[in-house]
Amino acid sequence: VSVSLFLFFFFFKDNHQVTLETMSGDGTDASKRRRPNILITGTPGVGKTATASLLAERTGMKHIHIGELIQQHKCYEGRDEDLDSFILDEDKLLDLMETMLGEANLEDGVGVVCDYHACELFPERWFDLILVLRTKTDVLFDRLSKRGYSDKKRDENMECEIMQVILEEAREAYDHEIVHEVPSNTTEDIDSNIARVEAWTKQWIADKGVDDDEN
Ligand code: DAT
Repeated sequence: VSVSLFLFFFFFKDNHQVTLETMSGDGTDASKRRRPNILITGTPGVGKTATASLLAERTGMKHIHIGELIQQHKCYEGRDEDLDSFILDEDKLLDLMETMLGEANLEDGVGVVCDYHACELFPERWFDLILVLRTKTDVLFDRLSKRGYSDKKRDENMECEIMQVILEEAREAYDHEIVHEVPSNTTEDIDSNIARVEAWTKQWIADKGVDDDEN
């Protein structure tokens, strides 16, 4: 691994480091959830938003597109020109999300599906399943080119996908049992990933012994 790649990793990961205090009695207490929360993560372009929005449409889960939430609420502290991306205000984002998750889980009785290109910044207790989408290099190249990314940004993201940075991040941050790596190359993959999540959700509800009437 070249030095420049190492530096890229370091920056990428360091950018998302956060120390979280353990909060108790809040609306994100996992034992109080009657429906599971899911995080869909992966490199930009792998299909997180496409999958999460369809999953929400089919199941009635609440979808939080975290990238949009960051823009809407200005959860950033400036811009990193080198990386061509915003510097995240993690505290502001996490506070906001905690309120939204609490409301969805406890007041509306629904599970939440979040999508974001990083995962280690979120408290473990928020999510019951982490879905890491994976896309083949040539397919991702086309998607990122279509998105109008600069060559540099596209290549960095491709490298990130090839080196499975987000998958490793997920495995480090969460219990291995809840981290699932799934392909996202075709629309059939999206359908089968959603079917898999639906089956998993049914099992989660059955295991928890909470009633199944609402979903
Ligand atoms: P992400 O949210 O991971 O950045 P996206 O959901 O915005 O990605 O998808 C990027 C583009 O690729 C979008 O035009 C939809 C398409 N796409 C994503 N996943 C796909 C898949 N599994 N099959 C076909 N097209 C897909």
